[in-house]
Amino acid sequence: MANAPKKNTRENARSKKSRSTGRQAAAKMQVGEGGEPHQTTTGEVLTSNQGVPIADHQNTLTVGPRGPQLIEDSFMREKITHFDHERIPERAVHARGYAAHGYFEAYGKNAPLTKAAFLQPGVKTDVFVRFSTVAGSKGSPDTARDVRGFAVKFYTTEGNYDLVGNNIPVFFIQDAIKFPDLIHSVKPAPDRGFPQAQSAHDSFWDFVSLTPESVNMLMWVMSDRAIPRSFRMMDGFGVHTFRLINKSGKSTFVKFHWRPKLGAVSLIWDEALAIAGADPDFHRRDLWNAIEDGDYPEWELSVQAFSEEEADAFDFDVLDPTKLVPEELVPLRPLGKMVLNRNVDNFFAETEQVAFCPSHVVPGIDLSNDPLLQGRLFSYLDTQLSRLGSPNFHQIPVNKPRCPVGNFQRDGHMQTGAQATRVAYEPNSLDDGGPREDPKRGFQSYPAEEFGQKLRIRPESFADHYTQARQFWHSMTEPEQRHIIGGFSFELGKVQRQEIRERMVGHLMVVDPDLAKSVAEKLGLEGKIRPARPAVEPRDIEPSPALSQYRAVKGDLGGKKVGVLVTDGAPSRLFRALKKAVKAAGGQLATVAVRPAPVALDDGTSLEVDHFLAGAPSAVFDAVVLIPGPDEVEELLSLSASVDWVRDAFAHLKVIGYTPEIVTILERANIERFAAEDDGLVELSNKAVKTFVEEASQHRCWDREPAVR
Ligand code: HDD
Repeated sequence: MANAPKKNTRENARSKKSRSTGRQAAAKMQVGEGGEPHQTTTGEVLTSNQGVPIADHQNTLTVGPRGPQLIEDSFMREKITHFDHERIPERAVHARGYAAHGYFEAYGKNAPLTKAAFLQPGVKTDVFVRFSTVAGSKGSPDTARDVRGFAVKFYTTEGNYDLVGNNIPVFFIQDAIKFPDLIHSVKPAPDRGFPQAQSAHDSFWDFVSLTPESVNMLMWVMSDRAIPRSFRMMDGFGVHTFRLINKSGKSTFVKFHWRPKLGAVSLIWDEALAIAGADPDFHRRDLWNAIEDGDYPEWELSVQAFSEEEADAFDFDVLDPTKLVPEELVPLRPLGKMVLNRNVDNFFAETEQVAFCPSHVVPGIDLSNDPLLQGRLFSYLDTQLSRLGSPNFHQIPVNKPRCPVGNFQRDGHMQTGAQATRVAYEPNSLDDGGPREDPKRGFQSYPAEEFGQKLRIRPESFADHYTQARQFWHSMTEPEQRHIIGGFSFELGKVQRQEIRERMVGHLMVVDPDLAKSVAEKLGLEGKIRPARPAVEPRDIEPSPALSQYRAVKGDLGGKKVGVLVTDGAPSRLFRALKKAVKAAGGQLATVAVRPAPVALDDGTSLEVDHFLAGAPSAVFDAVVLIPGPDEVEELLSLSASVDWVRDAFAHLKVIGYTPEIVTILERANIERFAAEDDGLVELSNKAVKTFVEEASQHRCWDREPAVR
């Protein structure tokens, strides 16, 4: 919680740890070679950046006690100057992000597809992963409706490989030349400087409704995928078609997929909005806490692999980044697993300064002619130069390859390598120890045959913008379809220009008339919509069940958090039974009390609580339980926060466990009337704990939704 009291046990555990390492931890100011923390100061004396011991860190040098300050005070000037230059430009997109270290371990089963060293059997490679939102600035809330970045840096033995993907497998545009327009449309308007971190406004919908190639992506962005429950519960995709190259030089086209071990699940939109206020750091806190707890998040990396001939036979173009390859057409082939097991030591040094570039590929992996990818190959290197200020950004520890680097590039801003060679060119005969090219080990571009006229033209094979959008819609479960309708209605409802709303719903008419009708109804546009005129008439193709998040739910509480509202006199046996059952199902129990002070359970045990009620609305938990002591119900009833707690949990489709004593609170929240038929309202006894956990393991009570909205 933004305002969580000091009882947040995991964060306290971290601060205790820091305290126990005392000054050592305080002196941990930089990240050293290979990302390992090291200290810039070995002694205990406070020094200037030149290492000069400082005698007085509280007062500037003045003439007499009340006189003017002296420019001679180099300590003061050094400190203030450094402070003045602390900020670097935030990323033009994906400014808000959070990262962690870990490793990737290759299974090797599909290794024959590639000669990439890090994908050979059993090879373990360090990784650094940064998750992000796209539109918001650095300080924006984590739970905004947005695409999530999923960028992985593999520190392989043959150089760094960056897989710079998203949590959605398709993209808004087909050609990188449109990227600045797309981003300018979604970012705050240049005249007024808002809206921040959202797409629910005129300029975004103006642009995308005039850009039909965005329609497939819009279906994804209006779906639950754009409001993930956690970074740990989110898929990742390389989006473009890439190539794997094997030892004999054979190329196979691939699409990269990351699958989280915890399963991919999302928030409910109203809940995401509430969390944005209650805990804008919801996703980063979740990742950081999980890693601190040793509950390391894990993903499996797979590819869909297909030959160029197979690609030619698909009824879409694999070079078009607004299209995906359905898994029913090409199944996933696992390559290995990734585990994140270390939080950063310094957010700026690592998370801010990490520089990903899709052009960073290693032998065994190669690019395709996807025009969006081709443009990205230019953009990222360019942006790092302005963001990090130097062509030596690869020397920043988090960006530094963990294998030998040797070439004749020299100098530049912030050069840290003092290369002790006479020559900075090759061929040379003066310096026989210099690095030389190696045609065997070296990166070889796949010799694809290319020919044709120079043209500025979109391939005709990119022209069908609606078939896969329609397939996506028909592949969703009913709740997911409801959420997509809700997403479009909310966003377009915020658009002020009627013609933009109508134009957009016109595209939805082509995707699916029922979808368009439902959105039009919610916007009061019935009878006003003219369908868009597609360049290519969409086809009806088989749904792809694999596109649905909720067709198969994992069915446990892995990584989830159950909030328990307790007071003095709360039933101790029930509390312990709950704690045990939630833990056994992989979840975590967090206690909430009216005040941030211990409560006495009915057996006299004193229970430290994790949160206080006003600071921990039910939105931040996956399921909730109310087990107050019988004598405290009256007090709870008098607090709107406790009535809201249960009312919001119900509206956010959460499972609610309760003891019979609190029926009056359910009545006040106007939900008691649902108790008979709603499986997600579980009256608790020690026996019913199992039922509660089973229900909560389904993630949310979708059947309740029509009654709620
Ligand atoms: Fe991008 C950052 C993912 C298209 C230009 N992009 C950035 C990041 C991710 C992506 C995850 C954050 C990296 C980090 O954590 O530091 N971008 C994508 C995906 C795309 C995509 C999956 C389409 C498939 N991007 C794209 C295009 C362009 C850019 C077409 C420009 C032509 N992206 C950038 C950038 C950023 C960036 C401006 C901002 C900060 C950075 O690069 O390092 O260059």
